[in-house]
Amino acid sequence: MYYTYFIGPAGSGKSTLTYAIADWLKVTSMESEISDTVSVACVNLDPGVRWTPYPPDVDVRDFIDYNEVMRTYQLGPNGALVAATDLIITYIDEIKEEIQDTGADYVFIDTPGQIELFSFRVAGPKICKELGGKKKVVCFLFEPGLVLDPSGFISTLLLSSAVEYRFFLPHLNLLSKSDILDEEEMERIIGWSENFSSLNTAIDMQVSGMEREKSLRMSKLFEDLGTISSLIPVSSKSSAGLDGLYAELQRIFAGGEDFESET
Ligand SMILES: Nc1nc2c(ncn2[C@@H]2O[C@H](COP(=O)(O)OP(=O)(O)OP(=O)(O)O)[C@@H](O)[C@H]2O)c(=O)[nH]1
Ligand SMILES: [Mg+2]
Repeated sequence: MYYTYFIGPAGSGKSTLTYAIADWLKVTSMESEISDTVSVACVNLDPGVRWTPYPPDVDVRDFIDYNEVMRTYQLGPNGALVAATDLIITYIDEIKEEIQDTGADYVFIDTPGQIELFSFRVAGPKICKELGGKKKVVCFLFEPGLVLDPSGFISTLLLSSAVEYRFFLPHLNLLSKSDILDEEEMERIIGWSENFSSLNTAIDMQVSGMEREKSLRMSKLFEDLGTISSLIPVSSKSSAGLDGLYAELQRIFAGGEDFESET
């Protein structure tokens, strides 16, 4: 079983992409005459979500009732979300069993809206480790509205690098909702992700003073770390780029490095 985790800022398109890639893969594999039909499963790990665009094959809400958590521990909405996400670990064996019972080849995992709940508390990496999976990938979503200017791009890259550092798994950076960008904007953002000198040129042109100095230093830091990789544009709305995303997943699952042991 190959596990793909979708992680990103609130509203960046995680849930919609979970549905879109699962549906695309189902349809593509059915239409393809050369490959065997692959089976897919969608997992919802967001205890606070009211509605998901996909029918979850495994749903954390079957184990954790967010409103009940709020009442029992007398918490506000945010505190209850923190507690509810931390509680996932209590049910990890049951959730893992349900995932394994699906027998799916590809498991797409939708994570909680607030990125810090899953990525920066103890629970997220622990959940990810305990759920196992033959191979795993983290897909980090860059929201177009946040990365149109160099400083927004660098801040999102910092967030993505922090997530990569937390999970230490193969990591893909996606440019979500690519349908809302025009061609020039898309080329510009992807250009920054592919070539630091174009990012530095944009910093030089658009930023001044201390902000410019810091931005250039951060850009150099990413270059030294080698963390940046070309952004993969995807649209859940038009399905553009889903084939490219699948190709990258396959590269990692079928041919890439074996980062995790079989579970
Ligand atoms: N135009 C466009 N809109 C999108 C796309 N993907 C998602 N959206 C919209 O973006 C909004 C947020 O999408 P979600 O999939 O709920 O995002 P999320 O990251 O799961 O959100 P939270 O779980 O609340 O953090 C919704 O209104 C979606 O319809 C896309 O590819 N194109
Ligand atoms: Mg969501």
